[in-house]
Amino acid sequence: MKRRDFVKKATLSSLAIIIGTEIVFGSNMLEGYDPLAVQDPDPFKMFNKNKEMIVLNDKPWNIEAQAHLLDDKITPNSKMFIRNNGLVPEDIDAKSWTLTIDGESVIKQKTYTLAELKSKFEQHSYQLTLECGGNGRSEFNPPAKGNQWTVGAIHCATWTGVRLRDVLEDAGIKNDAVYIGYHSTDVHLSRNPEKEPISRGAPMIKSLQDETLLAFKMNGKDIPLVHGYPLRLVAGGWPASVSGKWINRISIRNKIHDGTKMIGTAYRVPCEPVAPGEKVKDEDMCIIESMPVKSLITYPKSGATIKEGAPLKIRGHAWAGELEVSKIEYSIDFGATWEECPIEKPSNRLAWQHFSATVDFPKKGYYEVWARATDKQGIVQPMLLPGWNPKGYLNNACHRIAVKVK
Ligand SMILES: Nc1nc2c(c(=O)[nH]1)N[C@H]1C(S)=C(S)[C@@H](COP(=O)(O)O)O[C@H]1N2
Ligand SMILES: [Mo]
Repeated sequence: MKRRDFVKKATLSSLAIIIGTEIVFGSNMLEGYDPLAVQDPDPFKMFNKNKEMIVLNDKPWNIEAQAHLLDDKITPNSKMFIRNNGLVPEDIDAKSWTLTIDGESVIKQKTYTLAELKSKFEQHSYQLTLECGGNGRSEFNPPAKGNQWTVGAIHCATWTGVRLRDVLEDAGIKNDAVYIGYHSTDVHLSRNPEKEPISRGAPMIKSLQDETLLAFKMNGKDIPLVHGYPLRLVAGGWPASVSGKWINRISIRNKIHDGTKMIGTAYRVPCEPVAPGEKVKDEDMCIIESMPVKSLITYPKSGATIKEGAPLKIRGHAWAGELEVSKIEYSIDFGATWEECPIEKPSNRLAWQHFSATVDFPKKGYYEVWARATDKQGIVQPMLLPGWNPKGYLNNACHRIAVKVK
């Protein structure tokens, strides 16, 4: 979009959100005038992000964290990755926002205002791990197209809202329901209003879980605009693409939802392993559901130098989609031996779990500290890349940091 159209379309209040503060004499601006701050937007200011976040794309905005930024137990907004498939919606008015429940398998189509959702249904809060299906994509070979996420497309924030289940049941779910599909108000990159940037969903079993929320708060405050204000679906442990932002419609489907990015290679992987670079037929691709077991060392930052004889405290998080993580180990000898370290219970189902350890190094020199998690079913993270797939999803290889002992 041209900046000019953008300013014309945006009201002073949405300009204020973009710039991060009120334009004091904004009402004097000439029609079609572009404030300088909008001509060259600063994503860090615009989205309130930490300066060490990494911008992978500005059209649409895609911004990732670095491992050491994710050290908090609950990720603050400033360190949450942004993944947009289209343009952030403008001029959102929460007062007039509605959510419609429709579809082949709804008993009675219903529309709720935000205020109705908040007053009619019980509210719940959960810490939910949301990881982009493409997190780790940058390591695949042959390379996969798309944002080259390294390790930072993951966050675990506290989300507050009402249960999707309660709302779907209020409208009524027919016996033949198999899936839900969300619809949102973000704008397709082409600006064609007929096209949706993304419209995904989840099977009924995931949609009806206690922790699957229609959220209106993140970390106790209104959800930041770029993360889905004023209403967002959150489905922890599944590819974060299931967690639709800016949603205004949910369809209860009598078949697998067939919205944008549900078909072809999008958020799908070969049902059976394939050789790197192999062409895979659509019908041999399966929709990604629960994310695989994974972990991240968030302290210290890779490249740390420590004194000989001083033990190093490391810490991080581990998660395993729908499952709990049962074990975390670290290695300082490239995986020849592993040492188990304590891992905390999740604060609720689908929240990531924290680990810490004190590491001793035998002598001066260069080391790598590797972490490896095992889920409740005994599945262990691979040390290097897992199975290649056309779009580079589900890279749950072990994370490691470099440490020098001097
Ligand atoms: N409406 C809408 N919802 C969306 C997206 C989007 O582009 N539009 N991106 C999805 C993808 S692919 C991911 S990984 C997460 C990212 O959530 P975040 O930007 O809050 O971190 O939102 C999901 N929900
Ligand atoms: Mo994603």
